[in-house]
Amino acid sequence: MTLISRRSALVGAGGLLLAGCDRITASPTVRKVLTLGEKATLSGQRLVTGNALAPEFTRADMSPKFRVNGNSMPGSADYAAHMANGFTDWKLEVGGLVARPLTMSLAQLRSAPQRTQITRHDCVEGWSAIGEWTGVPLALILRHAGISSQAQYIVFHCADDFSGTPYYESIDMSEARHPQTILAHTMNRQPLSVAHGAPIRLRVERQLGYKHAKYVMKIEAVSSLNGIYGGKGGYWEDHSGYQWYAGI
Ligand SMILES: Nc1nc2c(c(=O)[nH]1)N[C@H]1C(S)=C(S)[C@@H](COP(=O)(O)O)O[C@H]1N2
Ligand SMILES: [Mo]
Repeated sequence: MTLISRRSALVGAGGLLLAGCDRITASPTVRKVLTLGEKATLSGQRLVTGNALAPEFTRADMSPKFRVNGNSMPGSADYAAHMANGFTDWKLEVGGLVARPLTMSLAQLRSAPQRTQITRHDCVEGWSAIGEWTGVPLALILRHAGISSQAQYIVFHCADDFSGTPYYESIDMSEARHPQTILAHTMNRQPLSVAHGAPIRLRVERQLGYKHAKYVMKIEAVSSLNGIYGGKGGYWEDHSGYQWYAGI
């Protein structure tokens, strides 16, 4: 069974479960949401999974080879300069709807509280790989910056592009606060390689591969995705009709 068909089977199960639950479907607001295709997927999966963790694995399960997909090296002169000095002068920017916009160096990110997780990465193109990731929980960074209650989404701005159009991604606050949502600087106990997204990449373990933004330069808290690049919340969402909520 391909990933896609397995995924729609899961979504189907969620929908059935909702349809069978009178108290939930009796609510007019929920019924309205359920008529909106993609949002039905989101609310269905959230009701089924709640704040559940994505499965975690052991070192014995790890894939001997983890494929590289999409861009494998940003083309900008700025990125090349950071790469040349091992990202020592590089800083992550945190801005938008936060009380204290800030920057964090790689050293600061490495000395913050960390989480390590061994998870399976599922690419929409039909391959998967199990790897070990270490990084800072996004929730900690957002709290540190004083995230506003107006914030609805976190946007990840990346260093790379496809024919001049920047790669970016976004998640909602529930996903942003999830314990497995981390900004990873270490993969399989080695500093994250350029091909896999150095200096840091997002891990958002309950969603498909394209949500896991590599080469994250800036994170921005926003109240709406309107007016951000193409407005659909991600490079592939804007250009190929991929779903914004890519729950596995
Ligand atoms: N910045 C950026 N992030 C990206 C991509 C990309 O091209 N650029 N490709 C996405 C896709 S489709 C997948 S499957 C994963 C691949 O990550 P990997 O190269 O570490 O396997 O990164 C995702 N994040
Ligand atoms: Mo992917």
